[in-house]
Parts: sequence; structure tokens; C-alpha cells
Amino acid sequence: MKRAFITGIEGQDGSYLAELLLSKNYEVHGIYRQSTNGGSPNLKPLKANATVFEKTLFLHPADLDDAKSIRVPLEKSAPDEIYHLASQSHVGASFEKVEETCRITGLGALRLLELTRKLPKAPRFFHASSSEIFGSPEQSPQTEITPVNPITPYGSAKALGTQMTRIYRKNFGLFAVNGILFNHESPRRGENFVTRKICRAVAAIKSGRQSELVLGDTSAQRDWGHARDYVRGMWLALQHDTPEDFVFATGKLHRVQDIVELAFKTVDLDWQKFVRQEKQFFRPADPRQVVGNAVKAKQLLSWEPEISFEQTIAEMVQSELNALAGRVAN
Ligand code: F7E
Repeated sequence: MKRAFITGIEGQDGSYLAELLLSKNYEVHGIYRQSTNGGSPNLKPLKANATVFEKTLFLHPADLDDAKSIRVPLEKSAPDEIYHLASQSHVGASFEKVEETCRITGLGALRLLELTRKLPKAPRFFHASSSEIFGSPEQSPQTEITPVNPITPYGSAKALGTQMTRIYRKNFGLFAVNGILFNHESPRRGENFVTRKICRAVAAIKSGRQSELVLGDTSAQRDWGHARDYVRGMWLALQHDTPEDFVFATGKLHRVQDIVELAFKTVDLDWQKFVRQEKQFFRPADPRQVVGNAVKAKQLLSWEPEISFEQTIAEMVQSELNALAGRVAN
């Protein structure tokens, strides 16, 4: 039985990845921040499953800011594979919390690489990198060799983790890989990311609990995929014969406005009656033309995104409607 160690197991990606690995008969160890007490709704189904929880799934409190707190569960679990997903991942918030973002997202990755290198038998290491490392790139679409040129504090912090992963691979012989992940969404997305914010608002407006939706720049464009497809890519990247960086992306650009129109259409409402833009949600800098070319992942890993943008938004709106109706969804 293979053992995996996941940082950020409570998040969208961490919880889907845990489910995937458990379905492949892994023993999964995950760390969660003490402040959350392991109470993330994303882990509820797994924690409620008596054949899994504390049998093949183990949760440990630890803090990325504190190497000691990670070392103990890491050494005890002696994993074959590490998936480093935890970070301060909100780009907008990174402008307010610059130092914290660099500490958690940038130095956090370095701390874990260093701990990994010192284990008696170094496991394979996956770093969740981000399209934010490219900033507003001159070449489109982006690949694994597109120059790194971040324009946000979050992008800068991820660039540090990405480069350190490459340095530990080249200089210390670690099987360390970057998955350069473009935006990926699901009903488990945090509430302050734009897809979830829109889908939640649409369901609340439909049920009469909310009267408007206030957004930032609705002309902003992103390459949006589904988180379930991307965690499959993470696993595939660590099963490959050699350690390589991989872009995971759909190659398709959509506007925030497209999500608005799609989501309101799902519930038969006219978006124009409810949506307005406000300065407070605009960012000081926002990447443009960020769209990925995942041809390397397609060729070497046979990875393809399977869930479309339209399906993702429909699933997210439905999940919010279910939640309001008191039904458990995601
Ligand atoms: O923004 C615009 C906003 O916060 C998407 C993270 O997973 O993907 C994610 O970062 C776009 C931006 O995601 C609102 O300005 C307009 O252009 O959903 P988001 P993100 O910043 O792209 C990358 C790849 C990561 O690695 C990150 O960790 O939507 N936008 N109005 C808005 N965004 C938000 N959040 N709220 C608004 O009201």
C-alpha cells in the first residue's frame, strides 16, 4: 500500500485528491491548520466514513510556518509521495497580506522541500504551482518554458516555490515536480473566488435571500477548468518515470462576464437586474491573456480535462441551490 502526505487536505484540491488516492488504495495523511480544528466541510464525507477515517485516512494538525510541527507527522507517516497544496491562495488578498503570503506560500514550499530532502528515503514531491507565476505574459498560450514574470505578491511567492522545486530537483536529486495549475473550480471552491461567489449569489438571489451581486472587473479573463481533472493530473505527474514540470490547463479563455451570464441563465434570471461592479473588488494588478497549453501533459501523461466550463458552472450553481434547500451536495 502506497502512502501519501497532503498539505492543504481541507481545501478544494486536497479533499478531491484525498478521495482519488483513497480510491487507489493509498494510505493518506493530511495536515490541517490548528485554527480550523480539521472541521472543513470538504472532508465531512470522508470523516463520516468509518471504513476510511483513521483506518486509511489520518489527519494531523500542523502549520506551514512551523517546520517542527510538520516534521513529526511527516517522519511518522514516511510517505512515498508528498503533495504540497497548502498556501495563502487568494491573489486579491495577497496585496493586503504581502509578507504573510510570501511566508506561507513561498517559504512554506521551501520548508517542505528541505524537510523532504532530509527524510531517510526521500518521497516524490509535487508542488502546486500556479499560472500566476507568468504575470501578464508576452507569449500566449503559456507552456512549462514560458518565462516567469509575476505581477502579484501571490504570483511572486509561487514563483519562489516553483524555482526552489526546480533547484531541489537539479541539485539534490529529489523527484520534485511542479504542476503549473491554471484556475480550477468546483462546488468546493472557497467562497471568495469569483466562480463560487457568483454561483452562491445566483442561488441566493433566486431564493430571495440576496438582492444584488457586486463584482470587480467582469472583463477579466481566465482559463478555467474543474478541480477534479486537475488533481488527477497531480497524481499522474508523480507516476511518470522522470520528474518533469507540467502545465495543467484547458487552453480556453472565458470572461468573468461569461460566468455571470451562464449562472443567471441556469436559474432563468436576467443578470442585468442584479449585477454591478465596484472599485473595491478591482485589483491593483490583474494578469491578462493567461491561458495554458497542456500539450506536454497530454503527450506524456495522457491527461485531458474532461469536465467543460459549462458543466462546471452548472454543477456549482446546482450545488448552491441544493445547499439552500438543505440537501448535502458536493
Ligand atoms: O479571480 C476577477 C479577478 O479570485 C479570477 C487562485 O486559485 O487561480 C486563482 O486566482 C478573476 C480575476 O482567481 C471579482 O480580478 C472580478 O481576474 O477567482 P479569482 P485568481 O485570482 O485567478 C490562480 C491560478 C491561483 O493560483 C490562485 O490561487 O476574476 N474578479 N470580480 C473577481 N475575483 C474575485 N475573487 N472577486 C470578485 O468580486
